[in-house]
Amino acid sequence: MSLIASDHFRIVVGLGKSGMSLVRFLASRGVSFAVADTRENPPELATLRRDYPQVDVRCGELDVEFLCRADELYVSPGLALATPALQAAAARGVKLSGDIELFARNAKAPIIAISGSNAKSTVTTLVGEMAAAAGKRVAVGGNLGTPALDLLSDDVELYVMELSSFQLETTHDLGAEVATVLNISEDHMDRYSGLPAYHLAKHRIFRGARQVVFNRQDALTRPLLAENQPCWSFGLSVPDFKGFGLRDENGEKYLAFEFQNLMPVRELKIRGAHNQANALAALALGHAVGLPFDAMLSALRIFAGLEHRCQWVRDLDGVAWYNDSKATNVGAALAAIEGLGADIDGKLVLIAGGDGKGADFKDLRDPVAANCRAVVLMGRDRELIAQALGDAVPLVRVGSLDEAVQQCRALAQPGDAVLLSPACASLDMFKNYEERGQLFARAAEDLA
Ligand code: N04
Repeated sequence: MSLIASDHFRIVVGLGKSGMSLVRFLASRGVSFAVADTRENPPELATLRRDYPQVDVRCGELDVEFLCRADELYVSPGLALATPALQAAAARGVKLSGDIELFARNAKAPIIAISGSNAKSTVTTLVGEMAAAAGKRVAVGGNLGTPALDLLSDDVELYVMELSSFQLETTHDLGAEVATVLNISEDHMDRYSGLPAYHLAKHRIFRGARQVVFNRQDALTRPLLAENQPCWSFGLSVPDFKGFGLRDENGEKYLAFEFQNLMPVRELKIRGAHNQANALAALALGHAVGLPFDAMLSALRIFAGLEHRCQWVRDLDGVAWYNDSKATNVGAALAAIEGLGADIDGKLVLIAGGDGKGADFKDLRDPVAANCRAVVLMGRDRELIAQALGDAVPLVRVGSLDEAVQQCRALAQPGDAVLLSPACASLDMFKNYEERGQLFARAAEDLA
């Protein structure tokens, strides 16, 4: 292979949403590229063939010789970097990157970068709302909503980016103005050798960051700091210098910065201790880029939470129904069980189960025992959850979400809440967690 043939030729590997954004970006810049996908019929193939008929597309098993024609591969977050063909290409000198790396190279405005096992969409959305309230031309996206490259514009003054561990694995120098890992708990153990490998991927978010924000209550979120690197913290404890936290005054709990109260917690629409932590994280990130407190606090007062994130669906016969389909790991389900459990008079009837991605469900046992009347189990890994829960509460196995909703109606008593918070991915039964949440909400709304 001649050097000239491999010079400035790229391959987009994986044709999903971000793969298409790469295609649009590379085509608009006149970069020569091809596309590969391990699937025979990737979801965006028809769109690609229609809009870019001249682009060479290879579907099915990856061909190492083909990949080695490129000097750089942009690998989809849906494809493991450990895939042998990718590793073979890397061993032959091909650089493995992703859409976020390309985004970072081309972004001309400061980047707020947000990762974590949970709450990253909530905090990303909140910071975006805060920046908009402060009158900034802000672009919000990445792992949520619009793919990063589609946000690039000379008009943007601030980028607020949600980044997943898979996106960070292919990002080498993000260079964020401020970066954070909100929390770390087990997720995606089907793609990582263990928590250390997952942690290492998440911490790539700090590469080249000018400032950092960490969670005082989660030591795994603390990066190594350069000397004099500005560093802010958040947590539910009383804050110190450079810290955001909670302070009590005259029996009222306040969001606070250092020694100054900012706003009573009761003015937040989002409930639960974890949401107070989310508000504090967003304040820390916004403050790091100079957003004024008055604008940030007015955004906090308005924000009512995300769809599928502990979202109230309806009340029926004294029972409230909540859709937390976005809880695709144990940590997220724990936050909902403990947060909502503390907020209601009665008990929870929990719907859990799906694709557990290799998780250990034992941390669910005690909070479920303390907060739940019963657990309705569905999906591929329901027996793993059943084993972890033991005899903590009555367990009911079902074969479908509709059946789960029927069972919950029969089990719940006035004052209780029904909570779909599966602690699992949905892909064994649904297109994605959004579809799972919509079908749950519809089934609950249809109950007479
Ligand atoms: O919605 C749910 O229920 C949970 C989804 C999770 O638990 O977070 N998602 C993922 O783990 C996940 C999903 C991780 C990374 C990417 C995606 C999105 C996107 C692009 C390509 C994608 C998959 C692919 C697959 S590309 C290729 N061959 C759950 C493939 C590719 O198979 O999904 O070349």
